[in-house]
Amino acid sequence: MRGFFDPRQLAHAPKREFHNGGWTDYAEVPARAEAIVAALGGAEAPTDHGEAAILAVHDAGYVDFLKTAPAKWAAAGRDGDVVGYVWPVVARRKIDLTRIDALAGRYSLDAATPLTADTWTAAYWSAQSALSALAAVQAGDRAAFALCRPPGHHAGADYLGGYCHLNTAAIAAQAARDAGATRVAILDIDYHHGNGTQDIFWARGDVFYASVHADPATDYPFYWGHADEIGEGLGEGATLNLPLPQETTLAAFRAAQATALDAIARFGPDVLIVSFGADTWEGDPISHFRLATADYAVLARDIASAGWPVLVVMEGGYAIPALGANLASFLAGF
Ligand code: Q9C
Ligand code: ZN
Repeated sequence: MRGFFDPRQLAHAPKREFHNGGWTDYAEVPARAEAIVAALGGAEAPTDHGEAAILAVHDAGYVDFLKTAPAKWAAAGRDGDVVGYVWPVVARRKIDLTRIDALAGRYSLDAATPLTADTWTAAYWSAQSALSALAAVQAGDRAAFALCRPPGHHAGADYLGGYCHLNTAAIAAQAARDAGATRVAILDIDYHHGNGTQDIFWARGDVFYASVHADPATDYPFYWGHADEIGEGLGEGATLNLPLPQETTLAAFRAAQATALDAIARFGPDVLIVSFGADTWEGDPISHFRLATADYAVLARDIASAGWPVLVVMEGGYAIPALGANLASFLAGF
């Protein structure tokens, strides 16, 4: 299977994130991608498909923020990475925001995703890796892999969060639609709910979003991913959330994924995009499921047996010594 990655994706390296009332080391480190490239025995450089496919999903003001916020932060006399501290929870007014702190709150979901001067470039090439893997599938490959790092599924049209800036699965889904696919399905099997992907396609019936994830009653992102969220308007019924309790093992995860695959089969996609996170692994440092390395091949075989062309995009997974083997197990299942 072809795999895509650009070394410029390594440049984004925030030092810390805010968690449980204090600063901790940033979990989404460049070494994650290096471990995966090593396990794959290398990756192809993506083709530059340009910014239009990004702007087909993301708000222009948000993209400008990603590009310019680090310089504004420095101009305000700050050291370190851009991070918000005040959010427009109650009064989200349509006023022109100029202060860097107002912008950082307006365009973010949490304080766990600082921006550096290199973030835009890394996120841009992460999106290009997804678009290049999509091109491989469009050219006839049964499956292709995009080593998207930074990841994407927590990023909405106009906000970053959860270590994500550009929603690579959504960008690829929209690009597939724009290239003529009638229906696109996204299966999200990262440990966390993909709130950004859900938000982007919430009111649309042409892109189906199904997610198996840790119950947001106990886990990030808390405000999304509950079973009663099914989409709205034209999108009603095109969102499916299957939350599971902490400590979940293969049998229950596989059954939930089968429920998602059945729903996707009824939808009838031209192409399936899998948001894959290895943070469901039993030893993940920030997550609480109990999947074993060999389980990923089982899950992948279940997905592959449906027969749709599949684009796999990388999301989370933070146990660096196991990351390569977990990803290799999953891809081998195809
Ligand atoms: N230090 C993805 O897996 N909070 N994002 C974790 C632990 C944020 C995870 C706190 C989790 C985001 C793509
Ligand atoms: Zn995750």
